[in-house]
Amino acid sequence: MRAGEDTIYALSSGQGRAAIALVRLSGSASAEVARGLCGDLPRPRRAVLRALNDPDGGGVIDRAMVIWLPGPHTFSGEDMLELHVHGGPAVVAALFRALRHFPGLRPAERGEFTRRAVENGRMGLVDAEGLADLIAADTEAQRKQALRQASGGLDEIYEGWRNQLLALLAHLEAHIDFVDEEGVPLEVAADVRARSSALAREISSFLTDNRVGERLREGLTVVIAGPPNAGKSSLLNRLARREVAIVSDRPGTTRDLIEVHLDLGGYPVVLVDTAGLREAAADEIEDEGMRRARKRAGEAALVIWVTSPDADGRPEAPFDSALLRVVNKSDLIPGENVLDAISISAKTGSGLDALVEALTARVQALFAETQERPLLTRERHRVALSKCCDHLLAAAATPADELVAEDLRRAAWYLGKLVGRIDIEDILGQIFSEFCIGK
Ligand SMILES: Nc1nc2c(ncn2[C@@H]2O[C@H](COP(=O)(O)OP(=O)(O)OP(=O)(O)O)[C@@H](O)[C@H]2O)c(=O)[nH]1
Ligand SMILES: [Mg+2]
Repeated sequence: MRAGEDTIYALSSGQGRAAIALVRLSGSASAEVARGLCGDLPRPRRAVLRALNDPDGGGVIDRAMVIWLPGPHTFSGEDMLELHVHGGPAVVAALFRALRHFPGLRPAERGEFTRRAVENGRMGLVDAEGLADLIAADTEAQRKQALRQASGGLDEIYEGWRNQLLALLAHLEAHIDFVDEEGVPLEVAADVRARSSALAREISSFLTDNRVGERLREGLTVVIAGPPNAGKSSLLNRLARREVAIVSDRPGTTRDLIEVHLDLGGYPVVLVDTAGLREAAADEIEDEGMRRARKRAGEAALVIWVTSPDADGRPEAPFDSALLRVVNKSDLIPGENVLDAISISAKTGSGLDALVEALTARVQALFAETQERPLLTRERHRVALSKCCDHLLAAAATPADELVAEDLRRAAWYLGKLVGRIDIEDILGQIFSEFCIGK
């Protein structure tokens, strides 16, 4: 536990009126606050009913369930106090006023309880990110992935790689520093190089996951594109079940990108409506709209390419993203079925179930890998792992033994940064534990 820090407090349950509100404290003044409010320090880790008294003589604030949690075996690693009061805004306000009377107390900053948990070694950095994602999760698939990460699934993988790397480095350094002037024996050097490139292969296979994890965190982008007036905005409104985009019979109505967030079979999707694509734009605003539409569609995981019988012919998509072809306005030409497209009417709603079904299947296929293993969900992880990989490959390729060690050290540094533990002591610790130097 780190001394000299403020004791922090916060409303940990949601804002607004509720049956119960949970106010949490963390820090060395927690015991003092418990005594001040309740008159005594309750037994550790027991829920007890107490009248909370205003230390300034204002009488009873509320009757509350109080839990006193002495550190270090707590969420934050510090002494903690939980006050479950009645969830009226005035109760919480009165309690906060009372808390301000205790010295060394201040309101917590964002994520500060978890930050202290990480600083006190109660939780890894990667686990903490998972916890943040769990609280932010909107869909089932996001919840599952975040829980896997918060429960240590990802951290375990990274730590495993880091330990392999530190062992490799220890192995090499012991030979460089302590054997003889001739340097590292040939077979040791060859072994270290082979193991470096094997580890690089393992990490890069983890990296080439099609960004499924990041998509799961941020949502998979599905773009609706097609010629003007095909009914793209009408389709967006149908799928979103509200009037998000303006619909009109004038071609070139939509200019900006319009985004809505959907939950498709448990997977998060960002659905984007775009300006209709045609040869000649009416003005430079429409032109800019079309440029944005092409760019976004070109980057999308999937494009719903919408045409209609009243559009000019059946234009082809001017980008090579994966397509789901849709012909809209089936009500105009009843009975017509287009071979490789789903026929719908955004006006009557016919064919929409089939479209949602096909869309869900495509989205599920794009997320197919998510069931088994934890995924890479953040750019921060991707960058650190690619750097690590680069140095491992460099280590495997360089002819000079000293440089191999340097590259391995850099590779380990990136993994250390990733899991929030960069410490040269670790490498020394490994050396001494593995090789019994100094005997
Ligand atoms: N009959 C019929 N009309 C439709 C259908 N879907 C849309 N429309 C009409 O087609 C016109 C164009 O619809 P929008 O949804 O604005 O078309 P858009 O593709 O977004 O057009 P831009 O934004 O200009 O590219 C409107 O008058 C809609 O009411 C449909 O299924 N059947
Ligand atoms: Mg539109």
